[in-house]
Amino acid sequence: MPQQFRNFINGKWIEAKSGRTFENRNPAHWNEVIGLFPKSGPEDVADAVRAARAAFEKWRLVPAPARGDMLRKIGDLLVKSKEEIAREMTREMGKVLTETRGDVQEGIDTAYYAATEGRRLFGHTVPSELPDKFAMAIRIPVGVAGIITPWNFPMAIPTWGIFPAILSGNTVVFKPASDTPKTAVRLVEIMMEAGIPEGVVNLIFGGGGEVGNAIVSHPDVDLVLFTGSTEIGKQILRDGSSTLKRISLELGGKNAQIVMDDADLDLALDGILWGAFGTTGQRCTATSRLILHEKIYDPFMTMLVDRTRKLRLGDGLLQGSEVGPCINEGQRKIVDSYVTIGKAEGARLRCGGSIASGGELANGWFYEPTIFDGVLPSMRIAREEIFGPVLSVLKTNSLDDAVTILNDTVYGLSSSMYTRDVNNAFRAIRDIKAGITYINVPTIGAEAHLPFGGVKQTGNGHREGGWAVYDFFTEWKSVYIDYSGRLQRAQIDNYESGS
Ligand code: UN1
Repeated sequence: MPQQFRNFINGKWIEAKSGRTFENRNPAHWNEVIGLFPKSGPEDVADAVRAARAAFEKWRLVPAPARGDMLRKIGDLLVKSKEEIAREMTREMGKVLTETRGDVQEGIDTAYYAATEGRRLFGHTVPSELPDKFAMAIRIPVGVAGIITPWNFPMAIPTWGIFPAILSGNTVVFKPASDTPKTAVRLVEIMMEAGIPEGVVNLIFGGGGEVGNAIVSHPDVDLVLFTGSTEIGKQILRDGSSTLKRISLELGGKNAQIVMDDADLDLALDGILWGAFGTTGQRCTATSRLILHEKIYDPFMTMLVDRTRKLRLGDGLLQGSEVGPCINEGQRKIVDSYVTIGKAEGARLRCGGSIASGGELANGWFYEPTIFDGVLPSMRIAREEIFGPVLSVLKTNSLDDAVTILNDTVYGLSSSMYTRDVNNAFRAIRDIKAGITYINVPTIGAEAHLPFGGVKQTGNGHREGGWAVYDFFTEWKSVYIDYSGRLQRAQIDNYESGS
């Protein structure tokens, strides 16, 4: 019998009211069941929100530096459990062990950053326009935050939401992706071990349709932070607007790497292999377009195809595996359908393009790393997010043209350019429309202490990560203190003479 897991509400592990469960399986060995998780519904969400609301009234009064101390402890516990969690994460998510270690490390970084923010949370003091009067603006917590996260970063992305939320004094209802629930259990266990009080963090498993919707439409949830597809993000924005929630969306990408003719080609090659096929292309920051200067196009393509063919697919827990499986059967079908679309559009398949099912791979959702070239900006494989190991290569003849191609998308998350020319680099930084631009670095690899997010349909203007996320999780309160001992009327008494 597989292990059975539970929701976590008000400090207790409890079953979903429905009594139903869903399975979590290993994408590299589909017959391996990792555990059974509760199939929750709106009633479970309502209990979690009630617990979070009650806990908020106490938690908001805990001094922020003390909350920060708990975050530091969470970081320490994550350091201790890093290897164990990384192994478990590879089993449920599929990406290779070096990457799941990095995923846990991103959570550790986020915890330590949050710990230090407990002694900052800066406000402003400003002069008043009246004598003997003091004016300042301070940050206050907002309330109950719904945190809805994807499966591709089962530790990092939940911590990006939960840690700044609780550091700021909010309480949380956390719904992790149904493909990666086990990592969420470990994260919550660690938060409890670090002393986070009952009700401050509540965990509810289940589908977006039942649990996600219930969080978004619940009148007592003040904030929703969602990372996932643009389609669902738009729906969340619509549904959340009826209760005027504050909503932060981190959505799709169609990120590109430009390689100019003056680039270090070996460096650019390492970059594109990592950006396109790391995490099996399943990052919102993954490189799914490569824009190559015509002068280096042919030699670079030869090098790229050669190296891509040598990438070793396999179970991420096995030494030597470089690319893991797709997360599930549905995702692999989507990838395969885009390969069919690319061929029909007239792009040239240079390598990959098939389900990988030889030997050990037969029991997992593996797909060959795939490259199309001769891709035109109008083709669907150049415009739509695929979220898998498929790279579309386009040709350019100048910096301006390359940037125009790069910007020709509804998304604007990450971007990259390889060049040795500092003038090109600064012009690209100025003209590329994206939330993140890398120079001589691939499109993936954002660090936890900088703002993370995108422009256009990648989001709605908020940022995760760094100091910027604290703007989302706090409200401003303006405070005026008059110590003159008399009524002083702003805008009036200080202009009484008529001047
Ligand atoms: C994501 O792709 O959903 O920058 C997050 C990166 C990682 C985070 C990616 N630090 O690629």
